[in-house]
Amino acid sequence: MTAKPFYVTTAISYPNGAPHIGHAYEMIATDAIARFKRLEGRDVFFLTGTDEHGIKMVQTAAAQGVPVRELADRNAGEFKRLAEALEISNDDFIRTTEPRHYASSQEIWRRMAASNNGDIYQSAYKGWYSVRDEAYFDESELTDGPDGKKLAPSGAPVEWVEEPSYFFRLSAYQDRLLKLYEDNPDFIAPRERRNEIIAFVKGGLQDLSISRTTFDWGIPVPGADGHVMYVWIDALTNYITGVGFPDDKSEQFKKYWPANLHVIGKDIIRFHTVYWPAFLMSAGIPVPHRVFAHGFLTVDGQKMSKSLGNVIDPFALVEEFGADPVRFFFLREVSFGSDGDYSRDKLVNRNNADLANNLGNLAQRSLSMINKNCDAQVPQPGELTAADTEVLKTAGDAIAAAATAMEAQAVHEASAEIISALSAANNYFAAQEPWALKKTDPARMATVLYVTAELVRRLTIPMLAFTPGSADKLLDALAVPEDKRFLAFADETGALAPGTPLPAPQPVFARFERSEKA
Ligand code: ME8
Repeated sequence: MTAKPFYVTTAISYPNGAPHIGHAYEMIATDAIARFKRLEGRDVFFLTGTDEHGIKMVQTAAAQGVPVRELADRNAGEFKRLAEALEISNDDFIRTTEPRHYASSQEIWRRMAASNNGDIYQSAYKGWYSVRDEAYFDESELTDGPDGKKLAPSGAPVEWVEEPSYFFRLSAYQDRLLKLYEDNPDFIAPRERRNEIIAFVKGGLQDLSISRTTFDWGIPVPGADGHVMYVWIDALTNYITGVGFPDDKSEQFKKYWPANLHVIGKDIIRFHTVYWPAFLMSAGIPVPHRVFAHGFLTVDGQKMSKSLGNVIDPFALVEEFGADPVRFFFLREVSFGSDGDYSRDKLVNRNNADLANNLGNLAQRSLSMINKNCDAQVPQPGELTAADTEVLKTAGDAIAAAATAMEAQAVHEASAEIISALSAANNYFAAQEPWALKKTDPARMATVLYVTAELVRRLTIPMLAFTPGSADKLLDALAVPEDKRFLAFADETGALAPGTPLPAPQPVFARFERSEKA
């Protein structure tokens, strides 16, 4: 039987600066989703990348006095490096300046231009544009800034633009979009976001300016000298380029498109749930199954900003704590879909409580006892007591609940389920007192140690999605073969074969000190 495909993407980031923890967060959460699907045996394709065109890139490069391509190359390299540092399991990394993406964007443009007697027409744009958001705004959406200058809803300044432009007939898609949301209640998640978008589309849609003529850093519009595509046209198209478009007859495209899930931040939901499906419908390409918008991260309760000097460098975090504690903090601490806050102390607390004390201690204590008292082999269990079967059932139930939570991208709930089962496992270990049984009832000690090793094995398998490097080390310590590191084997009785030699256990999770209070 061939595994069912699962195609998942992150947004592609603007490489106008180095990555920050918001970017890291999106990669980590999407990676946990991708890895969990692989643990379920799905054939996963996971795409991330960089969005390199647009006026923001041009202006940043000019301000730094470097060619824009150099800025793009430098920072795209940083985003790739971040994916590696965080142990992100992406199958490809797309840069929108690659030739494959030019071909793809020009082909979707041609198809949109050819559909419905022309969804693309030439006119002139006159209106407001926010470079920071790379978005057009209607006068009615703007507010007045302190200096009388107009501001976009994000707080970014806007500028007045007048230029010849091609337009996309978005206004013609209102009914089709509303039908899409109606027929596919899971298309937009979380629910509140869906309601916002439905209200927005019901309010009426204006045609969208989709080419620019005042700069040339973009993909040329086919057959229209002097026009480059509006950056969001080419940005969204990355999702189909990544699986082989324009070759839509290719095995890769047929297998993975439409995408199962686009993971994005809440600020760009309109682009993904209104523009993107409309472009695809116009080009006659199926629309993705689901768009999930996560929240925004703040630092110590404050918005991250260069002027506040509280921008957290994700590389520095990985350097100090390692990839897994950083990953785990975000996955467990932030309710996926809501805003979240980073603080060093919260990260340290999470790491110490859940990874070092809960999982780490249980593994280290039980494996050390096995090493010393059971000839460094998986012990031979006797008959299981009610306490043994109950705690094993708790672990099985937690894994099932985690899988259900992951289905809805409730990553924080899934990780919490596993940690709570690990607490139950720790309570079991403490209550059974295998160290006392050593003298009084060694056979029972062997059973308790076997059950505990089983609990560590079972609960570490789902942890492969959250803390992959450490979970692999724990499974190595239990001599679990690579091809048995899937959820299907988590509940299998007898997966740990008594008599299997085990290596001397090494602690996998470190404890960290909280910062000094002033
Ligand atoms: O929006 N917390 O790129 P980008 C959480 N190129 N997530 C955050 C965040 C924060 N503080 N700041 C940004 C773009 N993000 C476009 C996307 S997709 C076809 C094109 C998220 O570099 C943001 O919501 O500004 C987005 O999902 C991603 O990081 C890239 O943001």
